[in-house]
Amino acid sequence: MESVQKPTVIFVLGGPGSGKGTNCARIVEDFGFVHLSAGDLLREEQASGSQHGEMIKSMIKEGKIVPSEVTVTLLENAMERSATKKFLIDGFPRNEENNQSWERQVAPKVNFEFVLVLDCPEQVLEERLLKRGQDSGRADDNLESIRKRFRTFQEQTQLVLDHYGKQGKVRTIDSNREPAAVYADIQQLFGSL
Ligand code: UP5
Ligand code: MG
Repeated sequence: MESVQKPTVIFVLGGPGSGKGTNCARIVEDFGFVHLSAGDLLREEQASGSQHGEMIKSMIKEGKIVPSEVTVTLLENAMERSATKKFLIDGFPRNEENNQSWERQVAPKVNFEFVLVLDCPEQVLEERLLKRGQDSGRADDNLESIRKRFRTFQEQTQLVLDHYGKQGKVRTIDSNREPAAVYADIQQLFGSL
């Protein structure tokens, strides 16, 4: 019987504005991964006039986490549609509920490598996001939403990082540096995959 390779998955996590999207774009170019940003998928779903649109819109503005039944479905559909089966999953899983759904529904079908964590102090993140907010058009790039996003990260996402940390599956990179220095470390990490 022909053996079929399971898709490869790497999670990319870190506080709001830590550089997940920026670095994923470069990993795509250099290492042939497909970038799936859960936040981008949710924003597209909201913009498409979906039945969940209003809920997604308010959760994003409030920095809250959309229920996994919506997010996991979007991720699974995107994974199925993709011809390339090496995925960077950016910004997910963000809480234990997300992670439990993932572990139940998707994890058995994939080959999970590790969680890339981009680590950066909140004060630096706040400056980056306020700057980006001048022209990003993102409804959550304002001080009030940014602070709510920080809080959700500390209270919920950190637990997911602890969970994977205990399994020796976290690779942390200091992202409070010049973009080139941050990416050089990431390149080294992916080069040894
Ligand atoms: N920048 C990047 N790297 C830099 C560096 N080294 N030095 C200086 N500047 C740097 O970068 C942010 C900004 O910083 C950019 O201007 C960049 O040029 C600069 P970016 O790469 O965009 O960072 P990223 O970590 O991707 O920031 P993002 O704002 O996208 O992170 P969030 O985690 O807040 O946003 P996301 O889109 O993942 O989620 C948004 C919301 O969607 C969540 O708050 C939540 O409400 C919802 N959501 C869910 O509910 N469930 C999910 O599974 C996912 C999202
Ligand atoms: Mg992003």
